[in-house]
Amino acid sequence: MLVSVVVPALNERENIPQTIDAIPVEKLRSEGHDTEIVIVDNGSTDGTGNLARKLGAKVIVQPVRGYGNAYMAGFANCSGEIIATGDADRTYPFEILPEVVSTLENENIDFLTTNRLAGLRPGAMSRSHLWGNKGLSMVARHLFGVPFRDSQSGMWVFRRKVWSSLRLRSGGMAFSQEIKVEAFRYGFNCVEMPITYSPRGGESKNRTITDGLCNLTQLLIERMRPSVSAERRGYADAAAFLDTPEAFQAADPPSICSVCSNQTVPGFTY
Ligand SMILES: Nc1nc2c(ncn2[C@@H]2O[C@H](COP(=O)(O)OP(=O)(O)OP(=O)(O)O)[C@@H](O)[C@H]2O)c(=O)[nH]1
Ligand SMILES: [Mg+2]
Repeated sequence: MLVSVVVPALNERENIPQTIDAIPVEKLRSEGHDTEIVIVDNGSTDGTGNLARKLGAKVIVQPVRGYGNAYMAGFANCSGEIIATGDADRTYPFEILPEVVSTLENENIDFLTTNRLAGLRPGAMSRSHLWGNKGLSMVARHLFGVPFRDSQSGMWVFRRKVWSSLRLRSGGMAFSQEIKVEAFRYGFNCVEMPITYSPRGGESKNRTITDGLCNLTQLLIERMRPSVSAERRGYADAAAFLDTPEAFQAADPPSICSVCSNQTVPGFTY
């Protein structure tokens, strides 16, 4: 089975070599999986994309900034039946992928997310970030009944049908909680597993207060509207939905977050 490892990157030149190196391509191959490494260059100005290409990755350029925009472009342009994610900043333990992929396959899991709070290494997360994460995770649990302790974790491993069935709208950091909540609301078999989380290399792009407010707003708005993803459940063509760049363009108009002004866009170029 082909595993696509999709990694969003905004000015991560100094981290890209180690990020690509950490993806256990050989181990996955020995377990019968081919790996496609997809770096989504999100308008970097430091040559991140070119360096990733030189190092053998497939590079998708998403010129419109935003974590969610980067992922949407990456997912629409990757081919794996299984999709794995993580940041380009050396924080996530990509070495666990072979084990996680077999757990997904053997236990019939559709969407596996990870809990960093269970394995924080010293200095990996500031106090404000930690409490922000805990607070947002608690709100998500209360509003949607999701079982996740870490709604902001950026490492997920899931079957392609999860992505192609959901209708996700967040162009910014809220994409992380939205994909988890919508996968759960859709009825996919979701689990969370503990991981270690290490201090980031290079500069953080995160704006704790703006992103925190933006995420809270997104949760409240999402709660007020019926799950578009869940409504789609049962449609015969759901599996094909949004799975191609063309389908993206034909989809609903983009939404603009009133807090961070991040737009949800179909954008992707190679
Ligand atoms: N914040 C942010 N990150 C982006 C964007 N586009 C791509 N990214 C990448 O998305 C990943 C997550 O961003 P980070 O800055 O690491 O955010 P974080 O993980 O919440 O915060 P840290 O704990 O500081 O790592 C990184 O690999 C970024 O390079 C963007 O527009 N904003
Ligand atoms: Mg990070």
